[in-house]
Amino acid sequence: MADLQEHFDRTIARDQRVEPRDWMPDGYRGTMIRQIAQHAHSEIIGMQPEGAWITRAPSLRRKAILLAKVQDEAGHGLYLYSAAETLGTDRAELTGKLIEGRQKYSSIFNYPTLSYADVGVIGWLVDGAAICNQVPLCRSSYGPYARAMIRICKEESFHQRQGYELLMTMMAGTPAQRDMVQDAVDRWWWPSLMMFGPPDHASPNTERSMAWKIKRHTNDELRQRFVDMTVPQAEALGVTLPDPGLRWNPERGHHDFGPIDWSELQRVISGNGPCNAERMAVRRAAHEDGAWVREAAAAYARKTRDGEAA
Ligand code: BYC
Repeated sequence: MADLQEHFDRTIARDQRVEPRDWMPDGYRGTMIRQIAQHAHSEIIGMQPEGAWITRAPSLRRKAILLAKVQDEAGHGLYLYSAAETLGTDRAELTGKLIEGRQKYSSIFNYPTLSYADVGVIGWLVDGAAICNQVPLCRSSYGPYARAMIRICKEESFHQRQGYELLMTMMAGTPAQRDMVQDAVDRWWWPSLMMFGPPDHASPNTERSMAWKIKRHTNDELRQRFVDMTVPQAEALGVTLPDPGLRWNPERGHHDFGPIDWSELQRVISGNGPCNAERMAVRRAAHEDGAWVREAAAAYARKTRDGEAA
């Protein structure tokens, strides 16, 4: 046992990858399952806010782009459920836990999408925040997760660009279109900052996840990186970020920003955000409606196996 622990510790210390067949402490396995499952659920639930606009896209081009993006999110969910399976848990079990409310998904997907500008702002801010958070996860210590993240990040960069391009187009349009963009920015800015999780002093998992090199940066470090990256993009776009406290601090070499309402994050995480009930109801209904597909697939697999055995 001591040998196994020592081997694991050495793997982490040398920045090597932990692979599915390697021994790992129960806490490491549990943390990886928790994070990967939450991430997978977020991708799948994350299809809903934007998916709602597919039938109302303003042109064929915008519809094709949005369809491709939402399909990518489904793909990300599947890579992640597969990564979680290598830890000894399966997708059906994880989906069951989500549906019973025993596992979380990202707070950001509990806000409504009120106009087409929200599609652009989700691409720019939400996918932008996701990239900030996920690029370091490509170096996460668990091999299957880190490898899944490489492909996901490539696709997320396309998502971020499509959002920014949509917003640039709208900002070059009519005053009403510019107002729609500003309104969407006002509504999504603070929830995007909350995506990075609670502040470091209130983040129970960060210290251990950093020691295991699952996380490479703290929540606050990544949040700051996101703010610094986004301010010049907002200027180029011509929108105002809704924070009077936002200003460059030459001493710190970073932007200062105003206080985040952590009670809102708590409320949303604990199921009382604006759309939690709706998101879960849609997810549950999709799961129930898909029961016949799962049964058919299982029957086909059995038949093929029996045929081969005969
Ligand atoms: N929302 O100790 P902490 C996407 C929970 S998908 C909900 O800091 P940790 C996209 C946290 O889980 C975006 N819950 O935790 C998809 C923990 O709860 P438990 C998803 C949150 O894990 C479609 C507790 O609060 N991205 O980008 O060290 C379209 C204490 O937090 C949130 C990922 O999942 C939150 N915002 O750090 C477009 C990335 N924040 O389980 C885009 C991978 C915290 O202890 N995940 N909680 O009860 C991570 O990087 C980390 O898990 C987090 C949290 C930074 C999110």
